Amino acid sequence: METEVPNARIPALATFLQEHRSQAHRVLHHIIGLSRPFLLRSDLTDAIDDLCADDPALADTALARALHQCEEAAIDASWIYLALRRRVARWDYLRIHLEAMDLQQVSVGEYLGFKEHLATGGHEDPFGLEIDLAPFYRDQYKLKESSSIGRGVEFLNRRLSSRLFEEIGKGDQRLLSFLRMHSYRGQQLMLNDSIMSVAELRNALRQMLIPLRRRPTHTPYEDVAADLRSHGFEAGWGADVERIRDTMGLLLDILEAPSPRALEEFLGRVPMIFSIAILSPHGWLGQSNVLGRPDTGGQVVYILDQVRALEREMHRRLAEQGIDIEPRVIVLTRLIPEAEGTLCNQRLEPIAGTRNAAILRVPFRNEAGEEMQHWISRFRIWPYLERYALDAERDLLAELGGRPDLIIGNYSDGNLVASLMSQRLNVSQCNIAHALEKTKYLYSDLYWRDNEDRYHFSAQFTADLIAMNTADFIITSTYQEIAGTDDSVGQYESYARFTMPGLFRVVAGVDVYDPKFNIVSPGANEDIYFPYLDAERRLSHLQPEIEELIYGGERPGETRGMLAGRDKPLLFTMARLDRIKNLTGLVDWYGRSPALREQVDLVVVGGHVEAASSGDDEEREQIGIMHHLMGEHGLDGQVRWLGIHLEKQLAGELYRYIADRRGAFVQPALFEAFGLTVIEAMSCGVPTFATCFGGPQEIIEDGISGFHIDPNHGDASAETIAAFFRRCAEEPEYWSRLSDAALGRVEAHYTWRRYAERMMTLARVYGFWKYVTDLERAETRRYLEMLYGLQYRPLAAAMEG
Ligand code: UDP
Ligand code: LCN
Repeated sequence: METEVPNARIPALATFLQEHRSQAHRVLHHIIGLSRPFLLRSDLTDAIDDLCADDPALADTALARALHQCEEAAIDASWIYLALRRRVARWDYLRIHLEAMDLQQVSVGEYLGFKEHLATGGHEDPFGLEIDLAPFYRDQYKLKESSSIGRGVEFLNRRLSSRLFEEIGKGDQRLLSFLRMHSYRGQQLMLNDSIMSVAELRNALRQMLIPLRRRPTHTPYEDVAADLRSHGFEAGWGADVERIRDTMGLLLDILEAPSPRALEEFLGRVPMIFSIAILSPHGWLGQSNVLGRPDTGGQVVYILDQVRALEREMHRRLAEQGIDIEPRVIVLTRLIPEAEGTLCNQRLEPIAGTRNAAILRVPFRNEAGEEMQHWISRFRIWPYLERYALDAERDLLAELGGRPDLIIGNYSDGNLVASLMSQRLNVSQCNIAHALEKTKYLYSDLYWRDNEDRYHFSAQFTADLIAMNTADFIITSTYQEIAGTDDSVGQYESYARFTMPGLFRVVAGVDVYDPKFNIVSPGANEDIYFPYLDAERRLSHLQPEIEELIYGGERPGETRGMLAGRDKPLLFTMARLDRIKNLTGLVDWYGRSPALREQVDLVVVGGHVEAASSGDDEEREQIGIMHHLMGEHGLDGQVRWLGIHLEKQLAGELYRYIADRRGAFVQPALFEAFGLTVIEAMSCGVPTFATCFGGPQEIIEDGISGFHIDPNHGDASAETIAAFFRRCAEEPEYWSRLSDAALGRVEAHYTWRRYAERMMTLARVYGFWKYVTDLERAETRRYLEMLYGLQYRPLAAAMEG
């Protein structure tokens, strides 16, 4: 294993503490004076910046530099412990004795132990469970550069293709047996039994290429099928002679000297994926009237668009390889008998816009075997998942007539069920988080007990750890989701080391340098969210409805506020009324900013306007705050609050309506894991202002294809937006420049076409490597099974009782 170079800042810091004791004392004294046991990066940065304002020379000291690298400090009367993040996912833990100014490096376990000590008021458990996956890591398969994170498949191809015929030994023999194992419902594909060795394979390829070269390129497979079969080749090489020659040429190249690119290209063609199961158990997943619950939103939109794109891509690839098989995609979710007027109580629902994909619903059952009748929040579903996994597996196998070729989990619950099912069926597992709750809630790990009744993070984070480690590959929407930025911790990175006092301490939970991570960003449905200038596709019949929504009168129970005039551009936002979406924050900034109020009117589409119509505590609270703000700032003539849920077609046309009137979209969330609305708005050509915390930070290039705003600095955010509109008023082409750049950005990076193409390649490549190497790692699996049995199961069972 390559050892990390020591952090050069540490000796410099030790020297500084000894040689500039009074300066060091002043800084640490100031920090202790904040009187909090735990300080976050922002607290420490503010503290040091305050001190530097008085004493500018301080800025250039080792102590100030170290504190700027510090993600967290934990403090008691004698010690200050620091967690330094020197760069992406590389951490050092230190402690400084507050009197002696003595600096020591400590292990992650000691650091977490100190946090436990503080958080429990000295009642920590010295023999608590410590979870450590590091002994299972295999360093030869780890990335080294942070710039490679999220490009795991490229790394794996490079690393392993060079070894395929060397260290892995017998690589060519394995490749041969891999090619011989493909079949579909009894029909052999690729190779038949007459090719038994690699030498025979080489020979057969050379022999076969001779007659194929003489054939016209567009000769269909059927015309050469008999000849191919007699040489040992079955269907799967290509739909016509040109493609067959090409595929065979690629394999010959690989057998000669495997290059990563040829290997990926070749594997991308092997017919391996005929059916996919997509898991999203917690339910309320359907095609109409289902969005808008606290638990559903982007994930449902994502999955349905994903299915359409994947089915199309599977179909394309099979057709190119000359295989006449209808691919199947099944979305497994929960059947909810009390479906409140939706189709969530229907067992099978075909997915519109696909040839053969469907939602398959299987009910949750309790311990007594009775079906659960009502919707259950995603925070409370843990006791049902194990039984669900078995029931869903049975129904899936019956529906498909066999095993799927890939299982994709969604969110913590889907990923756990995907783990259970993949292992039982021996099928590759892909995880998609959508959002990891751990980073959304401050101290959700350390003070987990305080939130246990409401959120049950004990079960959720245990499930996350298990699923992240069993997955063959994980796809994420952005880089920051994995590893954050220079100054912020990634969502997955936050699972590397953490503690939940009284439950367990994790010293190595997941490694973001693992090549299982791949960034595959979603898109926005191009049939719905298309540019405002695409006049022919515009849904002009929806215009009157939109006019009425925005400028119409009061609609009891559905609206608050009537816009007094029509002369200003519109500032638009749309989200559920969750606290974290921060729509109330935006209304507050708007209310406080005369500059912004002068430039634009505000349209808010979110949730409900009547607290009584919402069944969610958090939403009711937000509704109350919103009414208060409307009154406090006197916004009824300038803000149109629509407490409704917009159907997609209407939402798409509304974004374009906003663009027609040279408006903008705002996504003001305190944190947004990815943010589909951001790419939807941009796909319609609407200049977009979005939170700098989470996915939008990466989606938007600040000042070029949109703007970042800091939800913690509302006044500054309001000013950024007001400045934009002022500049547009003076320089009208400025708006178009931003709009064009937003369109270009989405087209280049966020499309479902690219998504499906990548996903299908990844599924094949990881499937191949799993087969020819021992990437499956029996020892890790055993450890995780124990975690599941001894840790997860009792937590889930306790919730049911
Ligand atoms: N959405 C919608 N109508 C609404 C509110 C939201 O169609 O009234 C859609 C929105 O267009 C987006 C999804 O719900 O596709 C929300 O996804 P996002 O990723 O922005 O946030 P999430 O709700 O998943 O946190
Ligand atoms: C969940 C979220 O919170 C959003 O940020 C994502 O855009 C959505 O899922 C789709 O992945």
